[in-house]
Amino acid sequence: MSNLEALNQWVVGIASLTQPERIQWCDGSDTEYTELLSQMQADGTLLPLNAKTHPDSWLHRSDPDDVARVEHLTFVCTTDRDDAGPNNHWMAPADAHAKMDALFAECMRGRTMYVIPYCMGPIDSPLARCGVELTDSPYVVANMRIMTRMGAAALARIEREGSFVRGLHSIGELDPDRRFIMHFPEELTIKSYGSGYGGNALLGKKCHALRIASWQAREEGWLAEHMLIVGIENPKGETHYIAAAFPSACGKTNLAMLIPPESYREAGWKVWTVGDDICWMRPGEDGRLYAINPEAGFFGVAPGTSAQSNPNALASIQHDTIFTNVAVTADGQPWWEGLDEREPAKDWRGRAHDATNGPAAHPNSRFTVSARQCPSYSPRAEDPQGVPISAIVFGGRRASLVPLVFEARDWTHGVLIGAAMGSETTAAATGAVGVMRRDPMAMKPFCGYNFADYFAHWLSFDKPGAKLPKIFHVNWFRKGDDGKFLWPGFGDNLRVLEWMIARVDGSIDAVQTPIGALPHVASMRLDDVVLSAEAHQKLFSFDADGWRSELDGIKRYFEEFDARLPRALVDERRRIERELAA
Ligand code: OXD
Ligand code: MN
Repeated sequence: MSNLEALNQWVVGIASLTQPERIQWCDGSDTEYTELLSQMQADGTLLPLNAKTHPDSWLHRSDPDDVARVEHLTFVCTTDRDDAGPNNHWMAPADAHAKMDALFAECMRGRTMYVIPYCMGPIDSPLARCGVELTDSPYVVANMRIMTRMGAAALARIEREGSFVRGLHSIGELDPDRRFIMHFPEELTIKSYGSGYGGNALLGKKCHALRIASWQAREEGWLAEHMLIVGIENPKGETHYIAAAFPSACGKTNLAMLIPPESYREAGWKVWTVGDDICWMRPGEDGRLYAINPEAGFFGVAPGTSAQSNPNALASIQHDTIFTNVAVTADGQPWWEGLDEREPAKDWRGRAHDATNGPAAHPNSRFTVSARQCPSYSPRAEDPQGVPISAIVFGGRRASLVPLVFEARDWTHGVLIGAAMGSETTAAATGAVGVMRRDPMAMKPFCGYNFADYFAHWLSFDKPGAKLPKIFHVNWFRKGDDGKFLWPGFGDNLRVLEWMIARVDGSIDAVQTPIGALPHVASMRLDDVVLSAEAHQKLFSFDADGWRSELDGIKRYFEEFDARLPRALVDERRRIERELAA
């Protein structure tokens, strides 16, 4: 029980609806966590991994029909449909509550209902916000303990503040036909039924820290974004913090934990990880944007993570890690495609591995690990005031057209670049993979309100006294005529970040084009990277005809938002069109 009556009443009300056998208030202690793990080991929810190579690490195999976010079953329920916008599925709040309460009725019979008080952000940060998740899944409790500041300290803050986001979750029968993820931003409430998958069930993450928080952020004058935060320290010991938005499974974790190329390491460059998925930013007294990572852990995509691609992530997950839907080797070590040359013994479903069944690890298999286990975890990551942001980066997966990097000429142009972002879909959500779709600011699945209003909110930060970051667009995924990537990516992305920082410092010139400023190739440090002539040509130039049809596509996309779309974005798009025509 809590000394906050509103919280007690809500818990009692939900218990009378769902009828759990018992209620457990989580305190976040080590003892509680150890007990949960043994209970899940006993009932088979968690399988212990090799204790010598991966101490205190576990494998969870989820239901094969419950392995990703379900965007078609995710709703934003606002009184006025237009407040949710064409970017969201919508249901009237009363209908949505009725539908969900019917599913929740008596669904926890024979189960324990866990009460999880949690804080998104450092517990003493004015930028942090709290919530309480009620769930019947011990797997969710264990993951929430890694991903958020969960337990007694969060409860104390909630009792002090008197307000919290209410999240109700049940795995139900894990039936895809009885699965919905509903958000009620006006009531700061989430109801999620029928899935145990991270993005649908760990309600602090996508549901609270993005969909509900984006709504709160607009009301309170800040931004809740699908962005990593990384600190780049130069040889002089100065650190610039960069926030970067990429769609799911497009390398945010890799960029946040980047290892500099050897020549940079020798010169003294360092990279510091603040966050890999979500960024909350607000203007400070000096007019700059300050950011915190609301999460306390990483829920990263396992496939492709290796000693070459992301040594920091690999080092982080050698102990005290929960793996979900990875394969295992004969001696019980976690394994996934891209890790190394070993042969797995069992696939993600627990079957003897057989390549004709497809990949051994599910393409969206994950690790959950505390951020403190990451060797590059920034000493500023727990700073209650956040870190000052020097640059904002938008990026998608674009096989053609889009150059390696370009810079917006001002904030409005930068907002247009973010709003027009396109990317090919990945396995992080159910549905076809590799289809190009517009994904503004990488928030298509996560913005809790009408994108037109969201773009207007972004534009509103440009006001007297503001010292806003520069905005850039990158594309690590450009392909050559042979279908292979033209840019090496990973650690070499630091070369692009160095160029951005030099632009922020005002120490180098760039080539002005209608789409933005492109690097003079000579001003990028490329001496020890091998690039083909085709790569040089395609990564650093722009194709006016191709961009004319890209702008037509953007125009068509914006038509979905009718007159609600901010005029400034229409004018900005027209300006680029005129310049391209000239
Ligand atoms: C994630 C996602 O899990 O974006 O971060 O799907
Ligand atoms: Mn994400």
